[in-house]
Amino acid sequence: MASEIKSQGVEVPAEIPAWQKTVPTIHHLEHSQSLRVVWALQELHNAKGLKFHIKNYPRVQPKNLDLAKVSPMGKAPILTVETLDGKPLPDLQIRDGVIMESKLILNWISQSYGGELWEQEDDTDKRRNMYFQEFASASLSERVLFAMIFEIIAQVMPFPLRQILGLLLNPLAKVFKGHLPDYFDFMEGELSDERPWFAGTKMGVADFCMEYIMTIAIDRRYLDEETYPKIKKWHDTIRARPAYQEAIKKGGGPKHYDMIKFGK
Ligand SMILES: N[C@@H](CCC(=O)N[C@@H](CS)C(=O)NCC(=O)O)C(=O)O
Repeated sequence: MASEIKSQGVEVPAEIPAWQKTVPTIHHLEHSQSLRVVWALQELHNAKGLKFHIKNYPRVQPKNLDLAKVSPMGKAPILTVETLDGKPLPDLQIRDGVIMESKLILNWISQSYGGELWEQEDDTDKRRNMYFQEFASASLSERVLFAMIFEIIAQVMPFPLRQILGLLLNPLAKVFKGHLPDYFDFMEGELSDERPWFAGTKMGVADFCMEYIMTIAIDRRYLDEETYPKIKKWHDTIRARPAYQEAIKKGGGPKHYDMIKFGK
């Protein structure tokens, strides 16, 4: 047990589990992909007692300068990590104590704190977990985000710009949305009673990676729920998890995780 440590000026409770050698802080931006990192940390808190901090940041234009002070890119999520004596953990990526990029953060969290919790049971699942992490972050994200960006530009504009931009941009959004059934067919085919998670037989990093982009796709109705019941069930299962609900609450509540209008 560590007696007392300091992180972001906040006293950390003394009950840090004996196995925990560092204390992470998630720098979470509202309406953003950092929610999945809060969720992962909360799962570890619920399962293993992991102690972590969360620091919430509002979305501001052109960028949140406080977030930019924490890491060079100023993009969320950012995970900062301190040793038990309050020093930044060295030898991570570019700066001591700072980890950037969602997929790398989630893998670091899994390796540092997960133990066997999210470890795949066989090589098939190990390969699958790696594949779907990349699929979520690259191929699928690209399609969903292009569709969403073309759609949202018009949606957040005042009248009459909304109508004019909608006429120009909605056809482009439709092109990207038109590609999505190929992606969803593939994903639906890979989920089964035996492997209900994108990571395989049990939940893993691939599922955390997939959550953000599929929450956008589902909340914005890009996914036809009747055609893709297994994907829908996967997402409903996540939303029902106590750790997920707690993560949303810690991020400020559902109004701060709005994947339709991003709080606009
Ligand atoms: N590739 C990065 C992307 C991070 C990113 O672009 N985050 C967005 C939120 S979803 C952000 O911080 N946007 C705020 C801004 O651009 O000022 C990752 O995977 O973490």
